[in-house]
Amino acid sequence: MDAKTIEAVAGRLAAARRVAVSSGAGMSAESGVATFRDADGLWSKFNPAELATPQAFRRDPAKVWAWYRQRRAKLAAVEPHVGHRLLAEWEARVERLTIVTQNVDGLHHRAGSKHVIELHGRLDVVRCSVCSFARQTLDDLGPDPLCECGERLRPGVVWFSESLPSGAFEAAVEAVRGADVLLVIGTSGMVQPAASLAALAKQAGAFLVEINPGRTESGANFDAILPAPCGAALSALDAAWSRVRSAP
Ligand code: BV8
Ligand code: ZN
Repeated sequence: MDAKTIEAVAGRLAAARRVAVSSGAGMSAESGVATFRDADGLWSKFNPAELATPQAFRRDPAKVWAWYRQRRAKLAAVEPHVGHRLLAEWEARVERLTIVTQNVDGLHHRAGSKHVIELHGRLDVVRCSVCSFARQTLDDLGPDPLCECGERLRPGVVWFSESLPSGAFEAAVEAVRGADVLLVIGTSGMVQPAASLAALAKQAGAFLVEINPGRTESGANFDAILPAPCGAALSALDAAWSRVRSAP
């Protein structure tokens, strides 16, 4: 990682009143949660059209549940890593640090972050496909669980062609457009409307930073790129930011 870029980004963070973070699956890769599009990612083994859509669930609920039960079981064994923890610590350093995440693993919350907007729901929530029943649990509910109302339970995530939780995207747009700095961490920038947040932030004058060891599609013109795993990048930023804060 280029030391000059680290210093420049740390300087921007030190001067910022409001910071926003837009995180994707790469944010949780170092916690052992599989990403979607990396070579060994989830989509390399499964076709999203067959598993992460309402049509797929209607067609074969047991097949969709088998995939989610496997992912839910794995989630019980993972922990937030240093990158999640640093983002939680940084909330106390600025007026407001808001995380907008596409991730459904809940790791930002578990690391202690208070201001988290979850655009795509939560893997540890199940809800009824008809009534308003919802429950946070990672219990194994069996191959095709039913609600007390008799209808099917489904994972509490947002599938392709489903709308985001009401108000979530509006809150995310407000957070990134009001930010002095937006850190875009671990997302391939393929899924809308989440992928549009970087350009919206840039338009509103944010200093745009990408933290990602791979190439991405986001197309937003970043002011700084840290081509590294987020644990190392955030740790380097934290050290540089602390130096700026303690400088006379
Ligand atoms: C919507 C939850 C309005 C489920 C997910 C036709 C009809 C209808 C809609 C559409 C359509 N065409 C397009 C759309 C819109 C569609 C879309 O964007 N499709 C794409 C595929 C083209 N979007 C939607 O449908 C959304 N809803 O638009 O509603 C609407 C309604 C009706 C009709 C029209 C519009 C809903 C999208 C939500 C889908 N749900 N997940 C589940 O998890 O099972 S998507 C899933 O993939 C994730 O949530 C995440 O959002 C998404 C993208 O993944 P990333 O997070 O970016 O991860 P990825 O693996 O791709 O990349 C990882 C990155 O990390 C890589 O760049 C890698 O280099 C990097 N990395 C790796 N290691 C590290 C690292 N970075 C840092 N550190 C490391 N160590
Ligand atoms: Zn119900």
